[in-house]
Amino acid sequence: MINSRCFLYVKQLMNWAQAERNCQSMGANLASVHEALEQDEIQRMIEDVTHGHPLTWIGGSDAEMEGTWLWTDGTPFRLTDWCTEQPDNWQGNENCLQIYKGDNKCWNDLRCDSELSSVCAKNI
Ligand SMILES: [Ca+2]
Ligand SMILES: [Ca+2]
Repeated sequence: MINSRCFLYVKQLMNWAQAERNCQSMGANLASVHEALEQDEIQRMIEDVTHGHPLTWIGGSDAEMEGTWLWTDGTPFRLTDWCTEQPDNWQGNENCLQIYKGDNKCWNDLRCDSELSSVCAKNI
């Protein structure tokens, strides 16, 4: 529980759309992140479970309009933690938000068909 939302780390590897559908099947969405504190807590949860820093999907996407990032739960996209030179929309085909890039554990846009673990969030 963080700020009245329940978060769940999903270890199974899925592409971004499958991961969002999986969250929806539990009445949730892929996680949105609004504060540095939430980001810290989510990372702590993942690190407790995995003892690592696996590339992981959260709910940001710019698939609808390039460069306009939205959360799947409809909340405003304010906080960002992009890595240097990200999002770069590499090869014109990166529209989904992945956390834990590199040593800085920052955000990257990645091809949505990549298969990663994910974090769901649900309002309680
Ligand atoms: Ca993009
Ligand atoms: Ca990228």
